[in-house]
Amino acid sequence: MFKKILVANRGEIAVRVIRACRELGIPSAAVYSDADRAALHVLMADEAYSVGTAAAAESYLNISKILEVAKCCGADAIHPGYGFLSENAKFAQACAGAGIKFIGPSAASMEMMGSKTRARQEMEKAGVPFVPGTSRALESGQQANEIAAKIGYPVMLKAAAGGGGKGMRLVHSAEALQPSLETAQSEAQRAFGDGEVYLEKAILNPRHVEMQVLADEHGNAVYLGERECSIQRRHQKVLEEAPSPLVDPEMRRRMGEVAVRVAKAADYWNAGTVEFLVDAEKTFYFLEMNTRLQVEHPVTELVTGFDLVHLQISIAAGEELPFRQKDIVIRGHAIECRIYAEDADNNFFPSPGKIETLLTPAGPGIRLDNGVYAGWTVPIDYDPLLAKLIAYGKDRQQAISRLARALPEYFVAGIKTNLGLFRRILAELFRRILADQDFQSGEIDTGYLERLLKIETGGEDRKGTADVAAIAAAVFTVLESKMIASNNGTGAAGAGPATSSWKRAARTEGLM
Ligand code: MV4
Repeated sequence: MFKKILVANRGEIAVRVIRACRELGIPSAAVYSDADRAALHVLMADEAYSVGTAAAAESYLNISKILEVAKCCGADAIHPGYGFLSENAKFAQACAGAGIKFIGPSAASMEMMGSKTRARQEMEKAGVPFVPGTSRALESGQQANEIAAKIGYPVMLKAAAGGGGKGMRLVHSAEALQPSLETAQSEAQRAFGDGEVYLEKAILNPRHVEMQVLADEHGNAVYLGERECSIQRRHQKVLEEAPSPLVDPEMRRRMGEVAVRVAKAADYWNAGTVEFLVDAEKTFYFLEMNTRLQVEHPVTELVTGFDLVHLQISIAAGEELPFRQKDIVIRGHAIECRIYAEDADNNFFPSPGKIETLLTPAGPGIRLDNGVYAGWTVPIDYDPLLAKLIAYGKDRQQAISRLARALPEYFVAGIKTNLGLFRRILAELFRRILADQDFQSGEIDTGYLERLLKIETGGEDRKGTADVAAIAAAVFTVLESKMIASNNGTGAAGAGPATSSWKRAARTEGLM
């Protein structure tokens, strides 16, 4: 096992990794920027080292400085967390060169998945279903025209170096293709230093479902079930859950087997996430693979009982996976809320500043992955994620009840957070469940929130109340489909007189 692990990150994820090190009896070393001298991860680690100024490029992204600290303090492994250097193949390579184990996949796997066109080529070879389109750089407007005509509009222009929604452009017609292509190419060049752009058929209002995989360095790979991540805003996830209420065991098995095939095709090891787009017919398509531990990993931990960070560390230490696919059972339900320091009344701008008071929720089924404390000043320089509140229950209803119970226990003063938004969502959700004549049938998908925001605010995406209604409606719609499912055959589940119209609606929407 490792002698010491350097945690090359900050905030709640650094705290999460430090906790795992402590549980495993491995000393941990933190790094910090000038803005983070007094940060929680610095207080919690066994040792902490300054790596530069507040600007991430000078500190948390400073490869040579971080490696120098690792060597000086005697760390033989580095956990990169998420963001920062976590998906940087050059960093993984530099770690290997310095004789320090990178806790993650190989640089080669990261490189393969870093280029979306390269990943599509490899997945095509491996027989993985992916969104129809090209797997090579578009060379001319003429060529783009021919391909788009063949796959049919609307199409999506994507940057090969993009991902997570960056450098994406929806094109509805042949007339719009030429100008969009030019903009997309120059935007990609500016944002990623790589102007390569390719085409995909646009899946309208897709769901975003991702599959957790784990693989060891001896060729064993398993899937740990999916996470539903459709509740998001401007490509920022707001709420995630496991399992997805829309994935049944058979679909989970098929999706999981595809995810394992993706991992094997990439010669992948350690923890990874295979992202899928799911269309209205529940057909799923490979989208991209995230070669890191994800923000939302706790919901998978809660429903599988596995500690993903422990497993990452033991895999990196060369151990074999301690279980097989048949040993993995999904039990219960978990929902995560991301708590951001942001101002809902001011276009969701980050709201840094001093935390004057912090009261945090606890109690049955509540997990809080927190990265801050009262008296500390949240810096402006980084992602404003403060903490993740995760509720677990025997089923989705219990998880929601616990979340609704825990949210009012949470109190943060001094800075603005999105807690009020979550509280109002849950209140609205319960109001709707109790007054079921208000129920509207429909489906959640990744466009749901934006559409509702537009309707309810007349295009003005500003009022917090619209977000509340929209997210509540989206969460509720999934719950509703669950009720239909549990009603099927039993005739119970307290769905009341509206049941038959739900069933009708669900059938027309292809849910049943
Ligand atoms: C798409 C798509 C529709 N068709 N690709 C956005 C995040 C990035 N990972 C991929 N994304 C999308 N790719 C095709 N061919 C719609 C989205 C998309 C989306 C996907 C997942 C979660 C939220 C989303 C919100 C808007 C668009």
